[in-house]
Amino acid sequence: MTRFDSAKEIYNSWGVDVEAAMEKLSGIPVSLHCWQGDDVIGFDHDGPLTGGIQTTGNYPGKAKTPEQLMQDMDQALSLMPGKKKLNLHASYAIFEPGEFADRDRLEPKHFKKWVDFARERGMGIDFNPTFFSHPKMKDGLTLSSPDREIREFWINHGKACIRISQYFAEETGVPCVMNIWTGDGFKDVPADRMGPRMRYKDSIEQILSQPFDRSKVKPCVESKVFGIGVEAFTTGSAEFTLSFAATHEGCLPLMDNGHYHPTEMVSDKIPALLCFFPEIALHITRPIRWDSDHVVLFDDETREMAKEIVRCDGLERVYMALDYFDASINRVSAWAMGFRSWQKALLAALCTPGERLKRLQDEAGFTRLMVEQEAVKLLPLGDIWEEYCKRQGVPGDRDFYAEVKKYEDEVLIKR
Ligand code: RNT
Ligand code: ZN
Repeated sequence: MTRFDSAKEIYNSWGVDVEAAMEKLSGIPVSLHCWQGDDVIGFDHDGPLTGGIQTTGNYPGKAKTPEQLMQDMDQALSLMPGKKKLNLHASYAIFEPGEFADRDRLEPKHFKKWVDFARERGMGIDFNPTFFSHPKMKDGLTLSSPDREIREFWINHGKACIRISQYFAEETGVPCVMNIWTGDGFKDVPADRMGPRMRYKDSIEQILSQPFDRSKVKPCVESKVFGIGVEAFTTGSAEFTLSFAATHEGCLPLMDNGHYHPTEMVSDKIPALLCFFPEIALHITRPIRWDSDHVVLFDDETREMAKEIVRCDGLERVYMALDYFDASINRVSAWAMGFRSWQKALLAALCTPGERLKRLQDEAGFTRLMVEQEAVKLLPLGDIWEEYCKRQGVPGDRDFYAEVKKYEDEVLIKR
């Protein structure tokens, strides 16, 4: 008997069908962020990363051209089991030599190469207008700026991105989740908190007035608690974005699990929002002490978020996207490790005897619930995971590093 067969039997005795779990997992798309490959820089500017976010580290081999980024992404994809979707930022527009279009003038053609890339790999595309790393961020503000011209520029950017999102959906046949996040805020105690928020509300409403097909484009608003250099006030706070999504038909709330106070848990917020919203979106990251965007690992909160999505029967209602950026280690490894960790968390959730545990809770069998929840933690998930990787044609955990190292020696180090 193989380890997998034995593990399958053990799960079976708990009422868990691991074959069904692997089958289900292999069809659920998870969005892979292009920005782990080049430290959130993109191809439309030479300046630094701004907007209250930061990458740290200077590991060699960073992708500097679209070709390199795509090559690295391909390498990362070859190390990930499961179904992938591509997550792009507007700053990753690809221009012909000598061509340039500012963010308010972006067109579908500037993303044609990405569409070809995604289609060849059977991936849908998600999209993000880029409201940072640009000279038109005035005094740290974009959509909530008091300067009408500045707001207009960014509103036009948002509208252009809706048109591009619809193009992605039409070209790939997969709906495009378009996420609006700005780093707008103030470093120190503001004199007016509502003014910027009213302007932000109006700006997003204007962006969403661009006609689009609701079944193809899924606009979201992402909240945040603070950013670097904008510690005192964030225009798009949790209450602001959640209320916006709740009151604007077709707009989804997006929760990034790095964007809350450290003792607030997004795992607990997922079922709360699913009581009200038909669909929600997530940015999955790993915050250490702050919104540090470390590589996602198979840790407790990551597992708990996956569990909530699965036990709320939310796999088709929750758009899942990775969002982290570590420049201190091999970026291809970072990309693939984060994706694999989220796959592991989903697999663990799908291999949890959820109904049985729910029943214990409803019957107030809390002693037994504690005992069984602890027992489930040590079921032989590793053997199921290795089998899943094998069936998906990607390396298992023991062979993963050798692949990373080979690509580093042969390609990355030589850049
Ligand atoms: C920043 C937000 C945002 C970005 C990406 C690059 O704190 O999480 O989602 O990480 O848009
Ligand atoms: Zn995010």
